Amino acid sequence: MDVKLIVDEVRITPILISDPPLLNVQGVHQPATPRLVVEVVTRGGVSGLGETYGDAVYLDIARPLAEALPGRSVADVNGLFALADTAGPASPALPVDEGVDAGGLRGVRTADKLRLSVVSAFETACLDALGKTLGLPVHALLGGKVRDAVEYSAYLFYRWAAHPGTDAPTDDWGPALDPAGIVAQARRFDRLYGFHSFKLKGGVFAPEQEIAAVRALAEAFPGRPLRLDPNGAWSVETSLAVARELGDVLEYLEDPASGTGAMAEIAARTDVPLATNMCVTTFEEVPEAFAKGAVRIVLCDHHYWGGLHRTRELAALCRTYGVGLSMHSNTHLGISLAAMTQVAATLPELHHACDTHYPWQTEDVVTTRPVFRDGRLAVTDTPGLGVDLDRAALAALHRRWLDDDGTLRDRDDAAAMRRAAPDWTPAKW
Ligand code: GKR
Ligand code: MG
Repeated sequence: MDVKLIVDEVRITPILISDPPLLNVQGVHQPATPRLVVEVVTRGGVSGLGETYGDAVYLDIARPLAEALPGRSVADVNGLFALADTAGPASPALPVDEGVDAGGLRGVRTADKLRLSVVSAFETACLDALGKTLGLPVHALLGGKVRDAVEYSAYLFYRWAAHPGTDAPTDDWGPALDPAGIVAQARRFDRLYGFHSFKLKGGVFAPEQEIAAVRALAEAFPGRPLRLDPNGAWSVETSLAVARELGDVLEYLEDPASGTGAMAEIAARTDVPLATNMCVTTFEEVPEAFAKGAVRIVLCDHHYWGGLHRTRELAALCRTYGVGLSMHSNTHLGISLAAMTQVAATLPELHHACDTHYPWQTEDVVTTRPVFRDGRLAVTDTPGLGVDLDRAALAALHRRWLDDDGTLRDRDDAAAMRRAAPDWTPAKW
């Protein structure tokens, strides 16, 4: 083994990053969201970066894995899965099959999926370090890029101007609570970043209001790809009614209803393509969903699919079964955006613009914020991921995590909503 590639030290840093009051079916984003930054340092003195969810359940898996990694090679990324299994969580026991992930809105939550979400950050960090050592970009380690720029979609949210009842800093986007507000938000995204596609996070208001917002978008931006994603908030009949109303303007309808069975029923009765990041989120969920024709597009996400290599495995499966591919996003920083861009650059079958929450984030731990031009990010050929860590920023965001009384360390959109509206319950239509 090349001694330069041996892991000498692993640093894991939980942080809290500011987040605006974005609304979804589960409630509202908290004033800050937990993320975890993973840094792998080799004996060659090279440091690699990864990023993932930072809630306590992920930290419990990350800590023993970080302790077990030194002495192994950053080239052995396949070995990370077995290592995570044997290193195991120190405590407490992982929640197994405890239902739908409340905070992340990304389908069923299993111990395996939590573990994969942690491994992905270690895989990314190892690939970053390996690439820097070899003088190769991460995309080259994945087989090479097939495009020089990756297209992203504007991610529109109903939102409040500020977090109620807190002195949390606010941005200058203002509220968006009706069709006019959503169109104004889309215009600003278009002006600032040139995004061509627009996705509206739905499941917030009654379907008629969200239909009106998408109609207003279609009028303001004729011919542009539009998506609506209520995170499974609708019944089969409601989903079909929305599909009838918006079929002529939607690129796809994302997770209108919850579960493979409901999605398959909708798919059988509409021509509007259905997409998901909720009913197909693990390899185990693929056979049934594909056999039933429940979805025409799967949104990959290297975090919970287990890393960049596994994302390519998912892409191969989708290609084999004639299912399209798009990319999901949750609140994230520049390290994850770099990883998303590097893997997206290698996927020939990625025919839909990727989601990203990134433009909503006002803070970062990378020294240079990436710039979207014409809705795209250029794919860097700089060795590794092509991002550098801003240690002062990391320390400040870690300090916020240390100072938090526990309220924000686990993402809980419903709890955040109930601080504003104590009787609030998630709506179903
Ligand atoms: O951040 O509110 C949100 C989103 O709803 C996110 O949690 C989802 O996972 O963006 C995601 C989606 O496409 O479902
Ligand atoms: Mg979604």
